[in-house]
Amino acid sequence: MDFKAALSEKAHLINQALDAYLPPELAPPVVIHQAMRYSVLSGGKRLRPALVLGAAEAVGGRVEAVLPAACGIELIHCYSLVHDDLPAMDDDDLRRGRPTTHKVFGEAIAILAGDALLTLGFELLARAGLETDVSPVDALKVVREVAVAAGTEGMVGGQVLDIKSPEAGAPAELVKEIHRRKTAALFVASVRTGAILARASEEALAALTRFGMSFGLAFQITDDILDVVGEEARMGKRAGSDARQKKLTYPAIFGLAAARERARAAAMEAVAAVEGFGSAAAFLRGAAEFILTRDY
Ligand code: GRG
Repeated sequence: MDFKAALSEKAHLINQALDAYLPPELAPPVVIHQAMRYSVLSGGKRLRPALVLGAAEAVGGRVEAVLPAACGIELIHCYSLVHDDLPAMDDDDLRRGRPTTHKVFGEAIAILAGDALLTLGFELLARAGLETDVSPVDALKVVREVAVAAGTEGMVGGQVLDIKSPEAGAPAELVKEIHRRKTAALFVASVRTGAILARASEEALAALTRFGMSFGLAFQITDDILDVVGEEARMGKRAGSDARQKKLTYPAIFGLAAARERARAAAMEAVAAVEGFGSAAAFLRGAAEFILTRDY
């Protein structure tokens, strides 16, 4: 399968739905709605919602039934990016090639825009059980799973561990735990959301959970590798190795070659996890293989 073309087709569908679900730009108070739309409709690969759709397809579900929930998860992801970029966190000026939300709208509005995206995300997950043919009980299960993945067990907890861990001398297990919570938890929740809403069997759900975890770990390791390689390309080898030393990542702890090997192994574990679904899981398999050639 041409994964990039398939992802771009899914992203197109997701972008149209996000545009419709986000409050109109001119609805008062205008500034918060502008900031929310700026933060979401700004590019982005849309990997998490695409995996929601891909997991539903893998178990024979309909894309339309899971689209609101897929958009809800993307909004929660966008909230985490807006808050992660704030001066109190990573203090980043650029995101998706454009000035970060707080650079354009100021810190107070960026915090509120993140809060509003998080709450709208959960509203969409709830709507999945009210406005589509998915069972309200399944929608409730998904709301709970995504809440756990976004909270202290998942993203928020991972971010805290990341901020509070020593920069040097951290054990490899801690790095894996941070990746598991900060990044993999939302990928696991994404595939489980698609599958639960499409009434997957317990066996299918277990396989997709393994896929999400391995995919998430491979994705984060690759993201850290791209950071180091990008830094080296911009500033030279020395800067790359400085950047590597400052972060609690696989390349920092094991070096680039071992990190690449670990990413490859995790991506292959993801591919193996969905082998039993055959051609229905072509998109998920393509996503895992894409990580290994990813350059953005
Ligand atoms: C709760 C504030 C808060 C943070 C939680 C998720 C997170 C921790 C911070 C976001 C920044 C970050 C480095 C996350 C790790 C996962 C990751 C690599 C996110 C970027 O995801 P992509 O590449 O982004 O899918 P696009 O722009 O394509 O959506």
